[in-house]
Amino acid sequence: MAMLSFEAKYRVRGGTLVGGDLFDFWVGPFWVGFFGVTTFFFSLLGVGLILWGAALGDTWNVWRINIAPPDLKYGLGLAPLAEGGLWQIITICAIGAFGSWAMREVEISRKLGMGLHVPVAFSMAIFAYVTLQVIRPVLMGAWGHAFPYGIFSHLDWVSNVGYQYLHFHYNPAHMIAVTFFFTTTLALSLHGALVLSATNPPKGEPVKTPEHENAFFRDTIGYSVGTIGIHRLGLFLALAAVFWSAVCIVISGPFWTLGWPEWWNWWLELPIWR
Ligand code: UQ2
Repeated sequence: MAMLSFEAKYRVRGGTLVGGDLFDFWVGPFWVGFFGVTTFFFSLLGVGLILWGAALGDTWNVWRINIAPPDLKYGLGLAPLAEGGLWQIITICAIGAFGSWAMREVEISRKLGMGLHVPVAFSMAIFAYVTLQVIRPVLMGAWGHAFPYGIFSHLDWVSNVGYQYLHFHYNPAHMIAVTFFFTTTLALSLHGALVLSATNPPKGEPVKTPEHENAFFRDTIGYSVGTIGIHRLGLFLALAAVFWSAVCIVISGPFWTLGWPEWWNWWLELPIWR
């Protein structure tokens, strides 16, 4: 794949934000760049610390390995390595690696003369992670409010935090996020099915064009959003899902400490019922 004939046309110099020409080269199919180096550094260090943290634990069962954040008593301070300190450095490495990767995407987009939609979209995922591991714990005053690194343990964290608010599905921002996730799957199923239908005509017939795709949706629901439009819609739906996910967790604790079902009492308390 790395030696496609048109690749020479796109393997161009420039576009870097840091390092100038110094890291502007490829290793096999991969462009390096300054942020490729920092991504590699943070990833390697982070994975090494995860292995260290796992070794300090009492199991090598991949489902049960757990590297927990510091106890609440440490507040927003530093903790000893074996008591959450490793978790703190691992979190720094994760943010360093994710941020480096986003910047690497920016440099590659510039190199190719593209828009910045890819790094902007990826940044929304980073924003969700930072909301869970940094913004919310800082607002609540302790790193212990962040989630632990482990497969079962992070699932337990999600379940426990959900039950802390009695019934998380009553969280209005959670409702909006879930609705966007579901709508994303609906849009992608409509889009994937439409494209596969158009590109797989009966044997002997030519592949269909967007004209046919438009006609299909105009005939079935009276409206076609268009070939560019469906991708803009899909990007919006996906980013909105992640954004409202971040909102729904950051308001839980810092801005609402009761059960989420109780939030809806504003409806019962409207003066119009008197
Ligand atoms: C479309 C179109 C595509 C598509 C799809 C549609 C030719 C290849 C899926 C139809 C999508 C619509 C009408 C929007 C649905 C709205 C929501 C919120 C799910 O028109 O253009 O391009 O893939």
